[in-house]
Amino acid sequence: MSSNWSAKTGSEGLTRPDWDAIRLEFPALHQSVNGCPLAYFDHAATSQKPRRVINAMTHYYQSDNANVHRGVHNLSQRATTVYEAARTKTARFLGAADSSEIIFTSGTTASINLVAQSWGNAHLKPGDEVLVTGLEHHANLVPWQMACTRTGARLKIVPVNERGEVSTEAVSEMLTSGTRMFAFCWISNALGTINPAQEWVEMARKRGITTLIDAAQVVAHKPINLQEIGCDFLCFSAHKMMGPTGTGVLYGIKSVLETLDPVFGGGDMIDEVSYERSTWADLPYRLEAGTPNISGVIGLSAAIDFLESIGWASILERESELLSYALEKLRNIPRIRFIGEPKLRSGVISFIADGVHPYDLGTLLDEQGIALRTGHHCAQPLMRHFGISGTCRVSLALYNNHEEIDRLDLAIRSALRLITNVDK
Ligand code: 7TS
Repeated sequence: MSSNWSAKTGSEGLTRPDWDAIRLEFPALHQSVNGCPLAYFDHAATSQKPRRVINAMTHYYQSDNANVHRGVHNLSQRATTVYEAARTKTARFLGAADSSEIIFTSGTTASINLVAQSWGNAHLKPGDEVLVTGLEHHANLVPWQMACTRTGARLKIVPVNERGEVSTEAVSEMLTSGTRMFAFCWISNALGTINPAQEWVEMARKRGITTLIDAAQVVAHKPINLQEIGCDFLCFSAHKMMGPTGTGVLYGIKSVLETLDPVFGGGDMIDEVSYERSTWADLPYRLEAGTPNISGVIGLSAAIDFLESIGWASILERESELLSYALEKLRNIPRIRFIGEPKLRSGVISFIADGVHPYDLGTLLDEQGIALRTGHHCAQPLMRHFGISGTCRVSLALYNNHEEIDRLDLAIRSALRLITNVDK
């Protein structure tokens, strides 16, 4: 899709999006917090939403609001058309072979739980192994712990090195003849580490092992081509890619999804129901019981349009440039220590300041209008691995700019000066 954004010409003669104009599309970014302009560095927790997404959802509620798949009336048909068009668009966005491979869920957590329960019940037995990495968000750890407890399978964790990376050699060693599932994050939310997803999937598939990729931190930052990656399952949330909360995707290869029994029963997921028993509808409906998050799916569709209107080449270039700039600035602040220095990283920087609790630093930065996340980032075992209780985390998106990073740099320096003076 060609760019809608008025282009600027770069020094090499390339056209570039007008990032200031793009930033203006995000109403929430243009406000004061504690008397200062907001600088939002918490994209990894949830992204801000462009007008296009907000308007698409408002339009649905104002004009097309009706339930899907069940009415002959005009509004219901309109709602169904946009809902199913969103499925087709999502399938194309990911390079899925068929739109029935796209299951709409409430988010990454729901998608992984669905697989861990349904696939886990069907395929795991005592003595089997499930492999995850030490980098996982709790959403890709706890459901597997639960599945293993239920089925008698064993959960194994590929260790993380001091740079915050998981080595491919370690993965290879731990993918044994007993491994049934290898579930891993493509990008770590806590450290920004980018894992070689395609290589790991290839290794696992050669050994007949099913793979699940947690792509929650990928969708707004990198293009995904499922035909190249070849994973069995892939999960993400709309709200981390400029879309709304409460909506997500479970992708699964059709033949694999067909082995899953529904976890939820109810409306929309059945073929025929008697008082005694029921039969299931075809994919994808059999895994989408009940009224779905229609407005959320419409918002997701608009978010895909938004990202594609800018284009991946521009997004990748922009985010990499912002990341280098932020790393350079933060690296030069005395007392700051990065947690995790992966060679391949996305726009996430986790750090601690010697002798300063992350919450204290986060609170002082908030007083200057700067929003970043503090704490364990739903990765407690990973924090324990580094011997800390949490970090401050800066996470970047295409809507951040250099001026905000300059303000972040100055704000951290002044907060640390303040804390040092209080400590004396
Ligand atoms: N997996 C990863 C890699 C994540 O970053 C998150 C959310 C999830 C799964 C769960 O996504 P959800 O939409 O179902 O909640 N990560 C974060 C974070 O880093 N800060 O807040 C939420």
